[in-house]
Amino acid sequence: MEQFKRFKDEITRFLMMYKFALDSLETKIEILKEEFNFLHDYNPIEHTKSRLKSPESMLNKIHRKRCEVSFPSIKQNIKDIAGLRITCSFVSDIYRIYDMLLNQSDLKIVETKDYIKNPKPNGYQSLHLIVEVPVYMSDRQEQVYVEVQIRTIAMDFWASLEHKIFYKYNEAVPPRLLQELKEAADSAAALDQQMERLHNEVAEIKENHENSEIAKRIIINDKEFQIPAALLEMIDIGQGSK
Ligand code: 0O2
Repeated sequence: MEQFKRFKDEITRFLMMYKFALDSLETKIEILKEEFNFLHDYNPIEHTKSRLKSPESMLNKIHRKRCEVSFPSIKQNIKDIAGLRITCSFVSDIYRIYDMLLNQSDLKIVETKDYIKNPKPNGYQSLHLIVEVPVYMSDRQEQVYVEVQIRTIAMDFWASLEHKIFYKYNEAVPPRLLQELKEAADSAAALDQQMERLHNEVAEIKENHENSEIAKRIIINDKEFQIPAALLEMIDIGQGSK
């Protein structure tokens, strides 16, 4: 009984380490999101979702990979025990988040799989990273792997439904259905492109408007003055720049 309790504690501590890694990464993402929001005036992240792999599915994977069944071996060989999915608004936001993560000096990106530039044959798209996160505990520091999947809402929509339709479907999928699935992924990608283009066009219009508003202000002696509309109308700016 004592031995079982010790083992249970060990599994719990092992999984807690991954929970702390996720907590720390989620806090980082939250800070980056707020800063981005402040600088660019919109939120690039729709939502984040984290999950811990169950001990059972960890064990299945370690058997599948024919690795030794021990905590150090599981830690070294299974890099998706902790998973964080970040759903972004636009494709360009995915790479912005990626760059922000690259710039964090305490994080190390040890693996990158770009299924956006190189989609899977079924059409699956996402940016996958394996990130090494430092976790500080009372008696030690550990480097812990977290799998980060970054995708748009459209990519997430497709992947969630594809997972629902084909999860545990062990038969060969008929080619006609594979073709339809790929077409659905292409439609999702086209939607992403269209929304990104709209977003860029509106951002440009907004910027021009803001610039023209700023142009109507002058700063003298650290004091800001709005140029009266009546004066602007005299030189035809008031109407023309609206
Ligand atoms: P879950 O429940 O989401 O965790 P590896 O992880 O190294 O054994 P692989 O294939 O090299 O396997 O990893 P990869 O390509 O980085 O993909 C792993 C995860 O990406 C999967 O986790 C899925 O979450 C997601 N994924 C990859 N391909 C597809 C796909 O075709 N459709 C969908 N819906 N999701 C996909 P798990 O462990 O399979 O499941």
